[in-house]
Parts: sequence; structure tokens; C-alpha cells
Amino acid sequence: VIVKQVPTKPYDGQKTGTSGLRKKTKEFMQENYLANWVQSLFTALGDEVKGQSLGLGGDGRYFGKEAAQIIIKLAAGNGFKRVIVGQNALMATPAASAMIRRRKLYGGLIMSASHNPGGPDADFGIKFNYSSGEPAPERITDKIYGETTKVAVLNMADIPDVDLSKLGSTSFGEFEVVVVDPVEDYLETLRGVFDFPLLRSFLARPDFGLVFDSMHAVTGPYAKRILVQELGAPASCVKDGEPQPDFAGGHPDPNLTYAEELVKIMWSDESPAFGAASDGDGDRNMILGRKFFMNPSDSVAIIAANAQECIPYFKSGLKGVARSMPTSGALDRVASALGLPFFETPTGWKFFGNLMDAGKCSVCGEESFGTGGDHIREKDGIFAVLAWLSILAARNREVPVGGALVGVEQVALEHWKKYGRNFFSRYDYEECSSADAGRMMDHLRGVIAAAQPGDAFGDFKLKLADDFEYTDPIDGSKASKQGLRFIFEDGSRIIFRLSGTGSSGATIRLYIEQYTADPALLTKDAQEALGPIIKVALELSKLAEFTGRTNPTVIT
Ligand code: VG1
Ligand code: CO
Repeated sequence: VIVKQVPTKPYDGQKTGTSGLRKKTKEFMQENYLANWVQSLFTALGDEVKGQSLGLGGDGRYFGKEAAQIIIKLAAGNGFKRVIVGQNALMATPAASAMIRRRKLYGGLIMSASHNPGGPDADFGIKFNYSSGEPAPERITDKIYGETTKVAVLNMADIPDVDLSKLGSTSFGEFEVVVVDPVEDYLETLRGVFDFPLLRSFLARPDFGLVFDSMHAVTGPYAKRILVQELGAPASCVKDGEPQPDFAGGHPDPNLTYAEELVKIMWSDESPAFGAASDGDGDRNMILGRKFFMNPSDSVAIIAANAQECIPYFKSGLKGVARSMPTSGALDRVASALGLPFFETPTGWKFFGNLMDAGKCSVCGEESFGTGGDHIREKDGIFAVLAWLSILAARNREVPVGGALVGVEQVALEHWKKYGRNFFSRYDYEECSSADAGRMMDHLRGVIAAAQPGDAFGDFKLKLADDFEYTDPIDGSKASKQGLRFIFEDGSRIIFRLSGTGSSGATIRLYIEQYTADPALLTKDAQEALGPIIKVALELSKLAEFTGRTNPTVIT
């Protein structure tokens, strides 16, 4: 192929956040904006990419198809020999991770801004995943950023656009583009994790029903293929299963605020036993029972506690478990009961990859609706759903049809009876001014600097206050300033972070946790149980004073 050297000029601020580069779609559509970042990535990777195969796909959002054509030309122009791309440029994040691993690709590019809204006036994003399917670690993302500040030439292959709607291969000299079914590799990976025949017979029970909300995003084709075709659920169980470039104007974030239609179904009197939703790119999950919200921090703990017994892939036991720092300590209790190695990492999936590659972690999760296993290197929404269905199938093995079906709520209650309950809540204050949020964080750093162990905050006595720092146990790399923590003597915690996935302004995240082993309190409403400590958090941060916000945008 002929490679054109297209001159370009750097753009400011092409720095990756918690998960890739996310900006307003219009910013991404500026001349060479996307191309600059992708060229910087390829330059950062250097000669390594020559002759390699690259995976490509995205969550179907606006500008994805055009972006795919640009990336294909740059891949060819920078020496890749092949791009394997999902049909219509679609591929869920966990599926991309699975494809990289199954096909032993050099890496992959995922065009997604995940749970952020899509469309010309919303967000676009891109991220790079490396050879074991994991989000690029900071040593690579820092290098990419360095290159974006000086990029001057784009190596663009002079080839026509490729028809991405047709499966199959197209060659341009030595270079090849292969369009694949975006579900295939992922389905095969999941088949190796779960007992599909068992799930199929469980879903055939007339007294068990489910609804899966794809929120007009990428998981529609996955849910139809896996839940309906493979596992026999009725087609009507997939809600909003046609991916749309603007997610039908919605916010594809599976939480109680943005998945309100699903919430309405699950809180109605005709609700099915099980409800789930996933986000724009299919890596997040929300699990609901009948009128019951399964907190993600509890979900990963319950999956870990039941994995060996209920999921064939884990039948020889877990190698270890991990959670992000703000995620509640429910998983810690399971780890200690099962005698498992346990790790606490900063927010963002990229920190789990090393642990998994080193064989130290089988199941991990984040409070932000992220749950996963070491079958791939991304969080995995459909994995979480199948894990829960596997637990329910096991629990109901002896329950006759029409008998008292064990649901999500009962599984949670049994878990809390055994381990106690870590009440947990997250308050998000979206679209604050960056300056206000920064001043609040500075104020909190001051509080931390002055704080002494034993200090009283309301009824809580301080044990430790710091800015979380992580040293990767595998490669020794350090990540600092990962969240301001106040840990109290009874184990309760208050944590503040600024989001690293937004495209404008600042989102403040406040995480609150408090443990109880008192059987009388287990079923208490989380907001009620956490009322006093939330009050302490708002007072000590002066959040309302700094930001003018009296209420959060989203409560989890
Ligand atoms: C958020 C979540 C974090 C998650 C990240 C990417 O990051 O808090 O737990 O890993 O999104 O998820 P932040 O920096 O905004 O808090 V996704 O599904 O948007 O790729
Ligand atoms: Co996502």
C-alpha cells in the first residue's frame, strides 16, 4: 500500500483519563483530532506494531463508523498487516478483550465513551487494550500523551473506505481488513466459563422470568444471541436491544437514575424475578431482583463467595480477589473467610490486569457497576448476569416449579446473615465547575493534613486519613492521588474523588460505607442506615458551600 505523509499539528489536552480519551464528539470530529491520538499511540508503540494484527470495534455511537475508517488507514500506514473489526464497527468492550485473547492479537482499539451519552452534541471516546486484552497501563498512556504534544505527521495508507457491513476479508496488497461477527469470540469465551445447558434449563422454568435492558446500546445483539438464541429466553426479555448512535437520546448508564424504565418494571407488581441492564459499551451491569437493588459492591462479594460452587470456570477455586479502593469491604470479608489473597487497587480496570496476568486474581469488581473475572481483562456486564443466573440456578435446583423461588434478594440476605452487611452508597455531583471542585478537594487535603488519629467527626473516631496511593505488587509501579480517604475506628469510610471519565466540568464522587453485623439492621434501607455518616461527609467537605450543590445528580 502507498502511505501518504499527512502533515498535522498537535491538539492540547489529549490525555487519557480513568479509561481512555473521552471528549465531546465535536472535538473528536475536528480535523485530524482522532488521527493525531491514534498516530501518537502507534508512534509510542514503535516498531513493535510492524506486521501485527489489530482488533477494532466500538459501542455503535455517533462518529464510530467514520472513526473506524480513519483508524484502518492509520493502522495500514503504520505497518500493521491486519485489522480485525466487528461488523458495522460494533464490538462491546468485554468482547474486544475476549477477541484479543482468543485470536492472540497484538492489541485492540475500542471506540467508546462507555456510559457517557452519545450523538453529535454528546461524547465520543477511544481506548487501547494490549495483548492480554487489558486496558493500556499508565506507562503506555503517559507515552501516548507525550507523543500527542508533538505529533507532526500522520502515516495514512492511501486505500479506499472498507465496507464494514459485510463479513469477510478485503486485501490491499499486504494489508488486510477482516470484518467479523462481534459476538462470536465472546460467546465462545463465555461458553468456556458457564454451564450453558444448566442455564438453559433454568431459564426454561415457567416460574422464572427476566428482563435485560440494553439501553439502546451495544449489548442488544449480545443479549439476543446469548440470552435468547443460546439460552432460550423469550425474545421479549431484551429491552431496547437495537443499538442507536445516540442511544435514543438516553444516558446508557445502568444505575437507578438512568435505567429508570427498567427500575419501573422491577418495582411493578408484575415484575419478573430478575432484571439487569448494561452500559453503552457493555462492560457495566446492574442487577435487580423484584423490588430489590443489588449493590455492585455486594454483587462482586456474592459472586466470589459462590463462584467455586456455581460457575464451572472457577471450580478449582479462586486464585484471589480484588476490588477498587472506593468499593465496599464486603469482598474483603469473603476473601478472609475463604482464605484468599486480596488486593485493593485504585479506581479503573487497568489496575486489575497485572494481578490477573500473574495468576493472583480470579474475580474482581468496582462499586461503579463493574464486575469481572480473569476469563478476560475487562469488566463484563453479561458475565455478571450469567454469574447471577448461575447462582440462582444452583439455589433453585431443589425448588419445585411453582414453589418458593429463591430470588436475588434472598441470596443477598443469606449472604449478609453470614458475613454482615457493608452499607454502601455513592453520591455523584455531575457537571460541577472544575474550579469549585478543585477548591473543595484542596480544602479536604487541608483537613487531612491537620487530622489526628482519634479525632471525632460526629460520632465517628478517625483512624486514618490520606490520599490513596497504590504500588502494583507485580511491577512495582506507583499510582498516587487516587482518592481522599477518611477511615474511622469502626471501619466506616468516607471517600472523595474527582471523576476521570467526564468530557467537561468536574464530577465529584462521594463514597460512604458503614458495616453492621447486627441481624436486626441487615435489611435497613441503605440511605437511612448511612444518614449520620453522610451528614458528617457533607459537613467536613463543605461540599454545598464550595459547589452550591445541595443534592447529588445520582445516588447509588
Ligand atoms: C468511572 C468509575 C470507575 C470505572 C470507570 C470506567 O470512573 O468510577 O470505577 O472503572 O468509570 O468505566 P471515574 O473516574 O469517572 O470515577 V466505563 O464503563 O465508563 O469504561
Ligand atoms: Co463501560
